[in-house]
Amino acid sequence: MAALRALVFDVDGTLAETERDGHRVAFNRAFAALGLPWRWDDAGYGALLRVAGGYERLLAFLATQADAPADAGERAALARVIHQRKNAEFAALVAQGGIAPRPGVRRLVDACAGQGILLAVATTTGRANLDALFPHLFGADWPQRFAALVCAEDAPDKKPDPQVYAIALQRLGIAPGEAIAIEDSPAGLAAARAAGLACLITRSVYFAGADFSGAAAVLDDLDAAPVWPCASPRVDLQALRTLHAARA
Ligand code: XBP
Ligand code: MG
Repeated sequence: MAALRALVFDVDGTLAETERDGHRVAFNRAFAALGLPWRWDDAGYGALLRVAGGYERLLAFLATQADAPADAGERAALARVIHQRKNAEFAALVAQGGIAPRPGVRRLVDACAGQGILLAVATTTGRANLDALFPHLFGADWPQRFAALVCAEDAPDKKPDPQVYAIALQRLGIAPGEAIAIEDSPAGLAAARAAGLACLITRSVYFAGADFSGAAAVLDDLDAAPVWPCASPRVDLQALRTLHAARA
């Protein structure tokens, strides 16, 4: 039986509520700064999240708007401008302290240090957003903590496509059965499963009621009591090793 060698984390919704408190707010600030009429409210953004990738989400949205350019090329150019501005607004929000890690995230990442468990990221978001967010979540030494970072630039085929997970495994030099993915969305779960990883779901606000069939376990967050038999009161390495062994 393969031992657990790595945890592969999704970012948005999993490490922090970046969608509700970060990207959505940043999209609205970008619309306003660029003099554009659209605003994405809290509830409506949940439906927009069915499209993975902020740029792709914008494109899909603009195609439904009567007051957006009729020409597809013009819409794509506009989406690029909005998306770039959104990422700058996201970085500003993070710098203002607007995004906190979800419960248990920092604890689990800290616990992996020196335990022989590799940490990786498999995300649909761009690298610039990681560079903005991770120092706030994990401190200035965060690049030393992660053995592989796979972002939108590396994996253009976005979740639910398994590409981002396949690349993460390749960079870690491990087999799918040696890792657990930690995700918050149905698309993330599908991507991880299609790449052959067991997947633990921590529910985020926008996917609280989603169907997570196929997940190894579904919890509210990493500080919640595991639902699989183990002695740990929360998701720690011992609990994850037990979950992993039960899946193997
Ligand atoms: C995250 C996304 C991203 C973010 C915004 O999905 O879909 O698009 O919403 O980031 P996941 P960008 O958590 O499944 O990886 O604007 O950089 O795309
Ligand atoms: Mg996510």
